[in-house]
Amino acid sequence: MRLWDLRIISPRGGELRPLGANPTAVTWWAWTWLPWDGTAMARSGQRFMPRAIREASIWYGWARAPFVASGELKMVDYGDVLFHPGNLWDYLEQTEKAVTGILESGVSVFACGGDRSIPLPVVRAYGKRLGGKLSLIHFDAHSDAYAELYPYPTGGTWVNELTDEGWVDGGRSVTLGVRPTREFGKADVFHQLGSEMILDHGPVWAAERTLEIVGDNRVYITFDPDFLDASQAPAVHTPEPLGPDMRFVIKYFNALMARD
Ligand SMILES: [Mn+2]
Repeated sequence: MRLWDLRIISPRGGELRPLGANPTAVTWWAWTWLPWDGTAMARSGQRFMPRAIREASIWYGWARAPFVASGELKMVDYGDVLFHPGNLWDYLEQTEKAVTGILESGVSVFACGGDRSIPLPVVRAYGKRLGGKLSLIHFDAHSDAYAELYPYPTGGTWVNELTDEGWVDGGRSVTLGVRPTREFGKADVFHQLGSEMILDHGPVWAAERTLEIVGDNRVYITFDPDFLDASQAPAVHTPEPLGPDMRFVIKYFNALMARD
């Protein structure tokens, strides 16, 4: 497949910008950016994350580190999704529409926020496209199932909305990294592998437990950087102590990928 056969049109009408491609990779990925921070309650600024990640990635590309995504995947930079700044409903609608268009092209979506609400429109599009329930692997210091706290969807409620709407199989989904002393709100919807538990048992154990929980379901992975210890990710909306580090994350994914 050639890049220009994908028929992806940027919402801004621009050209596809290839990030890079590994010829042995099977699936094309669209790196899709969501500059949205309208549901951040305390610290905003997540709308600037897309440009910050692009800038930071220059160093990894230059250094040829083993974490260069475009060296492992067939990818294009799809650009930022365009929506009305500050309009929650337009952001949800335009994002779902953009992701639906990408999926119809046979391309997978790698979505970067943005505040913690971003799984809501993205997984809605995936769920409708696949016509069934997805398992989620959810990295987070929080359950994001605090539906009773807000009268509208936020970064603290999306787990409930996706489950209630039927796009996610909560019984076969997992949240990793919750710090139990800070949890409150209604009962968790997903299986919980809390921070202390996974630190005690290690990343390989956590990966094996994850695979048992999700079974043969299709999986969507979502990563809140506050999963990481506050010393490693201090600039997130809600920094939390007593979390895992990046070494844990890498070892977890190596263990996960070692199993088909
Ligand atoms: Mn969180």
